[in-house]
Amino acid sequence: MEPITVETKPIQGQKPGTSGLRKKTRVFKESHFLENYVQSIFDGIGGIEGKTLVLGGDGRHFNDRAAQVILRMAAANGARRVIVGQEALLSTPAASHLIRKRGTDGGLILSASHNPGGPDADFGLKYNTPNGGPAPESVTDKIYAATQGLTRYRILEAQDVDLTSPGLQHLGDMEIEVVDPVADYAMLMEEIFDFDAIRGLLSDGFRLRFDAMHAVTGPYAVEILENRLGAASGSVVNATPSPDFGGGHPDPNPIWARDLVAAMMSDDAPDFGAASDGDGDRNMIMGRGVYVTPSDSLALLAAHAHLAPAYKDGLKGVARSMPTSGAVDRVARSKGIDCYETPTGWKFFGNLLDAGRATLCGEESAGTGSDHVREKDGLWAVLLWLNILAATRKSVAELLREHWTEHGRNYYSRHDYEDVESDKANALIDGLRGKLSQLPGQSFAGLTVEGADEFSYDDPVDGSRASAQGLRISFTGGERVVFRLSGTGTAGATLRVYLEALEIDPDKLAEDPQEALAPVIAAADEIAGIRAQTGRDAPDVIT
Ligand code: G16
Repeated sequence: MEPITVETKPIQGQKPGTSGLRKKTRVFKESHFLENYVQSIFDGIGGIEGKTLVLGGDGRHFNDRAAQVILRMAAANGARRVIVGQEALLSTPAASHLIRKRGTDGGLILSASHNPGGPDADFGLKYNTPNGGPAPESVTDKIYAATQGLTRYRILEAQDVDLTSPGLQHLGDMEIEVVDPVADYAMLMEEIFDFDAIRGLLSDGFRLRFDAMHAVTGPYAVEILENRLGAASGSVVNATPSPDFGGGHPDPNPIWARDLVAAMMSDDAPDFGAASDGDGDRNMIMGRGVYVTPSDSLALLAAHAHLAPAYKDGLKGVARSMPTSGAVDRVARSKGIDCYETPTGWKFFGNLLDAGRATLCGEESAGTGSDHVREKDGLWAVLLWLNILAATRKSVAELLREHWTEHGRNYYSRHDYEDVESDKANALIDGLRGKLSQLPGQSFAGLTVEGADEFSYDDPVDGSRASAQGLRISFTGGERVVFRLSGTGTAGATLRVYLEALEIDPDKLAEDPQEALAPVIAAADEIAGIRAQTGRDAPDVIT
């Protein structure tokens, strides 16, 4: 088993996006593509000699093969140990927890998150730093620079490592520790939440449905919700991870989790419904007959988090990504705690969590989490909801209604135009950027523009600046529209249009957000000329 050095050349297109490198699976399978990127991660973080890493992924097609390549490359690059999830599986939050708990030098996570999986679908790889969080731009910039000057990679010539059962083994001089992917994570959840109270709720006839969408959260949800908390057997559906997510799209939103929506809107709906994504970091929350937007969920969780043991002393602060609605801001104001507004990307929360400035963070893209790990965490959000429901014994609909009455309601929706030709999408954003300064004072679809700018973020902890993070336009009635291009797509460009309107009069609360948002939707199209510039009549996905 000798390490060999393979000569290679830089491969274009290896720039990490919002969350690591995401590409078509077939691109990752191209000659040297994966190896080049892995070597660039190792080089970009200053080498891995003597270091310990965590490795695991969401189980999508190519997860197992890529894990074997990474293990051989880690051994050839002198790593001391790799802690790997059994069958190379680890949910993203579980990987973050393992990195922190075992004090490792970071970890590699194989996932394209909510993107579909399979030979013709998507694959991804990201590096998380020793704090357990996605690498910040200062690190991904170094990784990208390494991809551009790469001339060789190192790999061991060896057979596959057996990852089928927990235990310690060797690959060359490197130790490989295969661990149960669920055990440590489940223990952490027991420390954070009042499992007795949730057990009590469930034993009183409260019914739940958790849709694991054929993805990695299945085994975690079965163990925690059914085995440890006593939810009825079968409460977790689509619980067996499959390499192509059962042919579905493991994205927990009303479009892709439509089976859950149908179940929750039926006459015999359970009391609580939830879904998670490919790698287990996103969540979707529903009550009987009601869908909770991620922005509302964040606000409501912030308002009631003190009901869970880990947050009983209150929150140090909260943070949300810029396109996320301002609902949580008003909760923070009423509690007298700080609220931070960051660019899209969980990596931007890391410094705030490390510095103890924020306890809870969340994003409109179905991500919520806390300082227990450095990733968003789907099952954690489900458990916090269950803890709150157990402590208050109110329904999801009651809690929402009370929340809106007390804090006002931010109607919210995101319209996605997918696979738009990159040139057209860039031209739309460039055109809009060029006219931002002339917008204030002008009216569109009956709304008058109050302010318009391009969002930049100055990290209050390390002083770093992230610019060009989305175009935002606010109106005098409290409405807002944000335009940005996704950083997680693998084909063409995805234009995201984030729409928001505020109603603080409890007597005027409307039922249908799309109706309440109609003027903002019309103004957004008038300002950006979406139809004219993209040739699209309607968004592909509305969440
Ligand atoms: C990733 C990031 C999130 C981000 C989301 C969407 O989530 O971690 O912070 O909100 O992508 O990003 P974009 O709008 O650029 O597509 P995930 O769950 O895909 O890893």
